[in-house]
Amino acid sequence: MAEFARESDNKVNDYYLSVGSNLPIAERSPAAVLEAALEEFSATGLLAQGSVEIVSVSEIYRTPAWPAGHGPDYANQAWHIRSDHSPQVLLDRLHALEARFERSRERRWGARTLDLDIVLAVDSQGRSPVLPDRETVLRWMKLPRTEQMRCTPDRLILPHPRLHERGFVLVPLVEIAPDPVHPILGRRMVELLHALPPGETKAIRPWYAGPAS
Ligand code: A4P
Ligand code: MG
Repeated sequence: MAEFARESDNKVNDYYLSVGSNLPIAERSPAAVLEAALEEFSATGLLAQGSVEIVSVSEIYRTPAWPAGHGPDYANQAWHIRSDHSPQVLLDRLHALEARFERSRERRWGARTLDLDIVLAVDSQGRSPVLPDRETVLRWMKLPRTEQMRCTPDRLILPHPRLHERGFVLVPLVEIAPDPVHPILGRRMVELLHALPPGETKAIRPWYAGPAS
């Protein structure tokens, strides 16, 4: 893993992002915020000094806030991008993009205008990095719910420790990338989705189909 995407390597990596919003900005709905963020991501120099290509983007889904009752419905989407940025450099750029969309961090899992998480990376050999190391990722994956609420990682964790538990991440992701394998669980994204309890996905629907009746 230490060889994955050093800055000097100029290796091209595939990154899968989970993108979410549940606070409008002025007259922009959360879905419109995601559309504007994608446009800005591809159009501005935010990701300059390195290559970046948007490979595919899922449709936007309306998902109930998790945990239940933590604010209005989210707009969620998955982006597949290809870049020679290292995971950390990419995350720094994504945080800069969040800041341009008025993202503030007042409360764990609080409502947000824009959240850009890297959920999985795959290098050119088809290997997915486990960062910073397997033991740390496993510790975050096994964290009890009460601890999850209190603790926020202070460094990049890959794969995202909650990726496999969340319908709002897996439904959009599987639409564009069913096949990548989780490097710790050894299962494809589509298998992780099918393993979720039905309650995790049943209220998820395309954003433009309108609110749940
Ligand atoms: N960080 C570590 N690893 C990563 C990574 N792989 N990608 C660090 C992105 N960031 C990562 O993130 C907290 C810290 O995690 C940062 O310092 C970052 O460097 P944050 O964006 O400040 O806070 P967050 O988004 O609240 O944290 P996190 O862990 O990404 O939250 P979750 O667990 O993803 O929850 N319900 C619905 N329906 N849809 C949603 O999108 N999102 C959340 C956020 C809660 N409920 C939701 C949704
Ligand atoms: Mg985040």
